[in-house]
Amino acid sequence: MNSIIRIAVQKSGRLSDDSLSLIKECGIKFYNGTGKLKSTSTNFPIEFLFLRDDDIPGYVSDGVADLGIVGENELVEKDREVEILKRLGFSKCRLSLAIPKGEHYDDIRYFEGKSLATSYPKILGDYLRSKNINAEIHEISGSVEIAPSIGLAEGICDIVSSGSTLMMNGLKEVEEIFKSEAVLIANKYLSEEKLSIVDRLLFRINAVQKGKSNKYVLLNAPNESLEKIISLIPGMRSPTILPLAQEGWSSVHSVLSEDQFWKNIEELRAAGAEGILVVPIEKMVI
Ligand code: PRT
Ligand code: ZN
Repeated sequence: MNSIIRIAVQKSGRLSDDSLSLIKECGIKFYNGTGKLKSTSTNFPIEFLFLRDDDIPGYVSDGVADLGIVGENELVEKDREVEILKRLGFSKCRLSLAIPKGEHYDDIRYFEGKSLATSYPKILGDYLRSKNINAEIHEISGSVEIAPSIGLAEGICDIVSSGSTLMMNGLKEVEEIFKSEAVLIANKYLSEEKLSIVDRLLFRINAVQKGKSNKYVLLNAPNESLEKIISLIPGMRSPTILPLAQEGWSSVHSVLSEDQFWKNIEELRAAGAEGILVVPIEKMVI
């Protein structure tokens, strides 16, 4: 049987570019013309549905799509039964409570008996309940940040990224209630055949993500420092050591984690390394 999986991605918005880039970095080719709602890859058994992000959790839990890429905020709010396969590390944001900036704020009890506007009534309701706060929730679908200035609510609960939208609307962030990033979700009841295609896709996503979080490092070092340098950059199995034309020196090639990068570079220099080159890695299969 020629099985194919179907993935739902956002048609146009803050998730679309990164979702499609990830797919392309996985070597999956497809045509994505304007206005197209469906497309099939020419070199991988996958079909794309381009949808509003609000609809993605429902399509995946109903099995109309097998996979989806969506913000965790939208996923938790929609409360549909799906499996999170992978956190994707893009579209990071937080859901926060904000109030007019002139207001005095001590703690969450501020919101007792107050009214709050939001597009996330479930996440907000769960949070307030967990804190034993009774507040009135006004669900609105957009432009939440103007609610206090037009007298619709006393505070808001909305997505914050840089914080500039809140500032421009005379609001201040007082509590962060949820952290979000894009996630790859799957229907819980996929067939064995579909699962094996999903595994192939995950293998590629892992290779792309690993590549992004690591750098290839080349450096020169005097032979007497090699032992110390190898202990600093052990690499995937062990570093490659090649002799330089100059007697007593070697070239060391290895892989370094992005998180450790600056600390390791400083330690390498202190250990005698010089001529350090750092090169991005496109994919990494371990
Ligand atoms: O049309 P469709 O329904 O598909 O898209 P949408 O308009 O509902 O969503 P979209 O494209 O705006 O966002 C999709 C997802 O991106 C969200 O569900 C979040 O998971 C994530 N994301 C990341 C954000 C932001 N950053 C973000 N900054 N979603 C919205 N914002 C908005 C926020 O609502 C507020 O108005 O940006 C403003 C705040 O930004 P700052 O930088 O001023 O703080
Ligand atoms: Zn939406």
